[in-house]
Amino acid sequence: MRILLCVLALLGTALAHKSYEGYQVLQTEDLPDVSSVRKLASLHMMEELDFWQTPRVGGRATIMVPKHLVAPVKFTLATLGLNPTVLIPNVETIGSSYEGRPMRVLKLANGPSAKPAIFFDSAIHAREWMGPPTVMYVINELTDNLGANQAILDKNDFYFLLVSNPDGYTFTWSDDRLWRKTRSPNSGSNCIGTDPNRNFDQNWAGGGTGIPCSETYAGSAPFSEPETKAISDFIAATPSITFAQSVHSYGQYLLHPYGDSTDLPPNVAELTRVGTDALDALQAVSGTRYTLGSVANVLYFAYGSTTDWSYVQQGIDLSYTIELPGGGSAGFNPPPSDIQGVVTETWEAYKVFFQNIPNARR
Ligand code: 0X9
Ligand code: ZN
Repeated sequence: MRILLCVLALLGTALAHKSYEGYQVLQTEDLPDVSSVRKLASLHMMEELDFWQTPRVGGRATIMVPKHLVAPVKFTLATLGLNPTVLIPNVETIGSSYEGRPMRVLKLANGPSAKPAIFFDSAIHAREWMGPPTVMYVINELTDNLGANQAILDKNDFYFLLVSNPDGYTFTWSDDRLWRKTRSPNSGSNCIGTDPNRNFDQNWAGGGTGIPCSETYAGSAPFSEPETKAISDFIAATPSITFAQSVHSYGQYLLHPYGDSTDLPPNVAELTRVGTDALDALQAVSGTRYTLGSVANVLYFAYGSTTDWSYVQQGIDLSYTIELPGGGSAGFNPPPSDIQGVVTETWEAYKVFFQNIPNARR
């Protein structure tokens, strides 16, 4: 009996995910001198505080604080004259995957009042590994390198969902490097998974659902997958999001709606102008060329995608899918030495996007 209880306890520990509900990440101003660094010493020694950036002269302290300590830590930092701001208002998640993994959106914002916001998602297709480092680089620029990018965060809020398909992504590490879909079972079939980028409720299954064994199976119903349901609920509940960037690989395409028709969207001139400016900045780094256009015109028909849903159903006029580099003999699995070049050139495109964020949805 005791052994059974131990096993159950261990299982419970393994299955339970730590909740970060109400946790905040606070950031000080640049610490001007040794005495301002010393002022933080007592906080630094508190076990419950997680210093993401260690205090040093000329740098900022970035501290993750559990809910019950947010008010006293803010008070202490203010009393010490270190002017804290809230970098991440709530560290917790937007939902769970089919297998119960948490889906965490990271919010970066300078101040509590909502500004026009940018939403990034990556790895909705599990094997497209270039996406998360590309988005992580943006996060890094807006946190560790905030000094150089303060104006961007002063103007806009940011939401990042790095791993949009956590079950599939985990499976690409453990079992099958080239897995694409979710990991939910399909009744009447031995084949697992739905293509989450065919599962959104915009002309869902417009070309037919496909068969469950297909890599582009649209699922049993719109938003049948908990992952797409969580993402769409989050975007719908966050009307400040006016720009959406869905990060995929590979192909070197910058794609805008529509995927379900060769008709062009009403603001195609704006989508083309902003996209062209962004790609010019990217190409200037080391000559990488992208093709810009609507999905159905430059690629193929794709029904029920994130980007079409954001554009049509949510009125997010600047909704793009980017297909990062890879390809050739590298396929979906370019060498790690390629990552730095891709993330830095893509950041140049993103800075252009950030200068063109709409104030409101359509
Ligand atoms: O087919 C897809 O889902 C995307 N290509 S991928 O090779 N990453 O699978 C392109 C989808 C683009 N669709 C829209 N942006 N509407
Ligand atoms: Zn993809």
